[in-house]
Amino acid sequence: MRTTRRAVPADAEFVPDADPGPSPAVDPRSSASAKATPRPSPDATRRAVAAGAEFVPAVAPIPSPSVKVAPIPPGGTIGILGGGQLGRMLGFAARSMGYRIVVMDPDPACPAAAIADRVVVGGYDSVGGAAAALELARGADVVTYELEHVDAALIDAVEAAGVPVRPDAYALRMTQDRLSERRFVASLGIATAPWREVTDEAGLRAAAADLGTPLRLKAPIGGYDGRSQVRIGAPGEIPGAIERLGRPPGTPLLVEREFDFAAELSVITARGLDGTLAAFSVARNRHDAGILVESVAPAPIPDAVANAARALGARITQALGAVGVVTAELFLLRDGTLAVNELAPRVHNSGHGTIEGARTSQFEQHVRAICGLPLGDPAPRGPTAMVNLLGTGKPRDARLEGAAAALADPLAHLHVYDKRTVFERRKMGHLTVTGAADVEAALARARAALAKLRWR
Ligand code: AIR
Repeated sequence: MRTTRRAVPADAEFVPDADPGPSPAVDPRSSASAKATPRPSPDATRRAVAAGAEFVPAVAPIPSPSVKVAPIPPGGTIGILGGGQLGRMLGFAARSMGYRIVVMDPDPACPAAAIADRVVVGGYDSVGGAAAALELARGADVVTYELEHVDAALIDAVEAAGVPVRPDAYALRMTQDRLSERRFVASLGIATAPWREVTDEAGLRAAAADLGTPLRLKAPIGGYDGRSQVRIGAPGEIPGAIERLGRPPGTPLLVEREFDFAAELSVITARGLDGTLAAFSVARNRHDAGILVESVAPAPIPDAVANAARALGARITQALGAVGVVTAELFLLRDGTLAVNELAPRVHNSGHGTIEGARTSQFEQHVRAICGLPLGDPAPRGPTAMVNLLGTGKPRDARLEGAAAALADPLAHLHVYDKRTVFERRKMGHLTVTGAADVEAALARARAALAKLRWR
C-alpha cells in the first residue's frame, strides 16, 4: 500500500514514500515524536539499494509517530535559526501563507529581520546561542534553520524544550560535518570523490600518494562559499596547506581528489511530514572559486541522468529522515555517472530560480513540509536561469546602481537581500530570467541584466 493523500497532477514530480503504516497520533510539540524514531540502518538501506529499490523503504518510517499529527495552521509561528538571505526568502514565503516568524541571528539588522516579527539576537555556537535558541523556541510552533553551521547542541536544546526542529538534529549532524557526511553517503552505496581523513602533513602526503593530485583539503565544519578549503594542485603545494586552512593543529580534515567533471548539478528534494517526497528539476550550476555564480533549470542533460540525480536526492532525503527540503550537490562525471559533492538539509542557492521558475518555490515547499502541510507541485514553469549578484571591493555601505537598466529586460526579476555592508564576493542578491526559449537563452539574458548592476 502506498500513501496517496490527494490527486496529483499527471506531470507532477511526486514520489510517494513507503507506507508509513499505523502510527499513534502524538503531540507535535512533544520531542518524543522525533527522538523515538530510529533511522533506517545503513545496512538495511544498502540492502534495499542493492536489491534495486528505486527509493529506499523506511525501515522504521521516519518520523512515523508524527504522521497523523495535525498541521501547524497559518497563524502559527515558525522559528528560523539564521537570518541571512535564505531565512529572508523562507520568511517571505511563510508570511504570504500567514505564518509569523521569529529569527535568531547575531546581527539584529540581518536580511531576515525585514520579514520577522521578532529577532532574537544570538550566535550559532552552543555557548553564545543556547539562551537565545530557547528564547526562539519559546514562541515557536516549529523551528528550522537556514544554515548548517548551527551548533547541533542548540537544536537538541530546542527539541528538549518540546518544540520540533525540522529537519531534525540527525539530519543536521549527518550533513554539517563533511567527514560524517561522506560516511553517510558511502553507507548508501552512493559515490563521492575519493577521499581520506587527515590530521597532519604526513597524513596528507600519504593521501596524496594514494589519491594523486590535484586535491582539495577541506575543513569538516564551518565555512561555505569556498571559505574553508585549500586547493593542492601538486605535491609541492602540500607544505603549509593545513596551516592555510587555519584550523587548530590535529583537527581532522577531509582531503579529496578533485574530479574532472562534465558538469555540476544539484537536486532539491522535499520530504513532507508524512514521508512524501517531491523533487524539483535538476539544476546545472557553475561555481567560481567555491561560490555559486550561475544556475539553470531544468538542466540540459539527458533524461536518464536527470532521473538518476532525482533518485539519488530522494534516497538521501529519505535516509536522512529529513522533514523539509534537502539539497544534494552532484558532479556529473565524463562517463555519465553521478557522485555526491555536498549535502545541505536546507533551502539552497541553486534553488532560488524556483521562486519564478517552478510551480512551487523551494521556500514555500520547505514551509509546507515543516508545517505538516501537503507538498506543492515542484514542476518547472519553463526554462529558468539564476545568476548571483556578488559584492565587489572593500567593505562599505551597500548601494546598488543599475536596477532600472537591468530590469529593462521584462523577463528579469531582481532580488536584493538588503545586506547593509557589501564586500568582495559576498552574496548580495540574485537575478532570475524565466520564460526564454531555453535555459541558455535565459542565462544569456540573466548575464546581460547582471552586467548592468554595480555597487557604488
Ligand atoms: N548561507 C548559508 N549557508 C550557505 C549560505 N550561502 C546563507 C544563509 C546565511 C547567509 O548565507 O542565508 O545566513 C550568510 O551570508 P553572509 O553574507 O552574511 O555570510
